[in-house]
Amino acid sequence: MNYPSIQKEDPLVYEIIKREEQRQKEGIELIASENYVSKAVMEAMGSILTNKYSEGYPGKRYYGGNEIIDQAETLAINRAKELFDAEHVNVQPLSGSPANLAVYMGLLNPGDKVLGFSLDQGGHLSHGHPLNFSGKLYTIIPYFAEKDTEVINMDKVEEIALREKPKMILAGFSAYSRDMDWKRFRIIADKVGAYLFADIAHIAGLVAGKQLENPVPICDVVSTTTHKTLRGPRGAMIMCKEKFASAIDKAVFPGVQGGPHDHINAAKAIAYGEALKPDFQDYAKQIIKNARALSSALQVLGYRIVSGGTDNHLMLVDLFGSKQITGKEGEKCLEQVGISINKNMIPFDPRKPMDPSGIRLGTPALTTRGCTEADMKTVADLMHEALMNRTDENKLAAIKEKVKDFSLKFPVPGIE
Ligand code: DSN
Repeated sequence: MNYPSIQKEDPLVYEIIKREEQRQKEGIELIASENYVSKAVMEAMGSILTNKYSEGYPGKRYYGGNEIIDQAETLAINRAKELFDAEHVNVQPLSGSPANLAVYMGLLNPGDKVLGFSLDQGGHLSHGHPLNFSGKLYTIIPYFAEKDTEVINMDKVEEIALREKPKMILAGFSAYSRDMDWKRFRIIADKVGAYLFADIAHIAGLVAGKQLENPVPICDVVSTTTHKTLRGPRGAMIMCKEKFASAIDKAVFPGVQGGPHDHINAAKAIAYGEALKPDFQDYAKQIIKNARALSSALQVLGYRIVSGGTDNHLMLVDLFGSKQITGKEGEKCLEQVGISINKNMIPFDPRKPMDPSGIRLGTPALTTRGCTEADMKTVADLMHEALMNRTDENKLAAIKEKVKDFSLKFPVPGIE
């Protein structure tokens, strides 16, 4: 995209955008939560819809002049309903944590008990971390993966639920590579009379693309961000059964937020429209194929993949266990050659969060650029070469050139 007005009015910002454009174009993006949106989604985000205030919901606003904004929000809602088979959708949450805050506020009272997947095992901050609102305001009972398999044992989840009788069970993750057993979560929630809340931020695109089971008809409430595998603008939404619609809507506004971001909601409508097209299913299928290919290629090179592989778009690599390289060292070394990943705790990690044993990798962004399984082997080889030569500045500079040559073969949407 060209930005002639920014170039003219604010050369400093223009320069920053152009440099970031170059970084995105010339680098390999493996951060599991990142992706590249379409030009259409980007245009909506930069549109005049940003000029409007619209507190309230379509047809019931606190400001005049919303008759056209109502159409954009309603379009986003209807497309999301179709995509996820949802009874009710609120597209206003500004991002994942505010969406989750609204779900807690809508269904619970402060102090209520919530069962959530522990952050150091693959859960999310908003699933009960002590420094997050969730851990501060609610009584969080964590569940864990098994030490030997590194997979969640649903019998153990049931045992904890029967013992603790939580008011809500939260199923979801930001660093877990295995399928969630939504139906078993439902059975457990019903046994103890708990709400079942799924956070599908990471896998929403794989659900929309019909490659993973859709938890929306199974759960009471489901939240998701819109910018990860779903490939929409930075934001979130909440889907729920009709009987929770009023509680959720009130919790979003006026509970947590003021005015919605109407330009982002229009971009959400566009992204959902894109996800309803048949080729989105091919994209989602390819993400999983690529993740499996990357995981296998790394295993061949001697890297231990947590739980032995992946069912979705991401994997955790036990870098310290496999190669005695810490997650922080790995992240820094790969960054130096233009490969973006993030350090990550692995289940039962003996190391600390700022320098853990693992790194997390994901394939959505590379899949959007058109990479397939054979390219994953090249990516694994480049990563390995960099990690094995991490103290050799000359070799790292040469690998960076190889990363650039590889990356330039795959265009980034929106970057000419
Ligand atoms: N920051 C996101 C991730 O990387 O998984 C979760 O919010």
